[in-house]
Amino acid sequence: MKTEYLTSAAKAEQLPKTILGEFSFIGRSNVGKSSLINSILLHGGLARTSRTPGRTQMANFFVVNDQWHFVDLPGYGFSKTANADHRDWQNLMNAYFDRPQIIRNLFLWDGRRELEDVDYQLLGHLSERKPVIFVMTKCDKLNRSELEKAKTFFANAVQSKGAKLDRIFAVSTIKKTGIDELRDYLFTLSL
Ligand SMILES: Nc1nc2c(ncn2[C@@H]2O[C@H](COP(=O)(O)OP(=O)(O)OP(=O)(O)O)[C@@H](O)[C@H]2O)c(=O)[nH]1
Ligand SMILES: [Mg+2]
Repeated sequence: MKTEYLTSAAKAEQLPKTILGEFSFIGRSNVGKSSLINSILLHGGLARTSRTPGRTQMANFFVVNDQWHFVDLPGYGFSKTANADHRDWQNLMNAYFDRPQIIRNLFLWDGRRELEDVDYQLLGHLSERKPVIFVMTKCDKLNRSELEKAKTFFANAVQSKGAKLDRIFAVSTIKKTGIDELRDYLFTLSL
């Protein structure tokens, strides 16, 4: 797989004027967005990961096989983030989600956590556009019955928001669960 870093955008005006089809990775700080990108792309250090929430503060663009962009979006819900920062985040997200080249947005969610208002808002917003791929992360932290319960809970929550659910995947970047399946699915999609 050929992968390279393209650019980063902190503001709407900095989003690259490109035409390749895009997959974006969105979710709370620390949910595992950067780790998932690295696992899918079989590249340990492409997207920077960290134990400290809020590591990724810009939209980072990577080119995959000269064919797609993977976009590591900045996380949200990090308590130390001030309101002004949240507004910047909102502006960047609004501009990003309007991009016509988006193939799918991937909404990542930690199966151990409840969904909060900010998650529901984002879900509603995302669903006005393309169908969404939902990815439950860190599934190594759940046993089989917890995993099933979390999936059902989430599917119901998504439906209650009228979100356009494409597929649900459960992944672990530590155990490599669900990664090949997700990659195979993404690479069948195009604009
Ligand atoms: N147990 C477990 N931990 C994981 C998994 N994936 C990522 N992590 C850990 O979760 C932490 C955050 O991972 P990141 O990939 O940096 O998360 P992020 O969503 O990019 O975070 P921000 O950039 O801050 O928004 C790191 O300590 C990872 O090692 C997983 O599948 N299982
Ligand atoms: Mg990150």
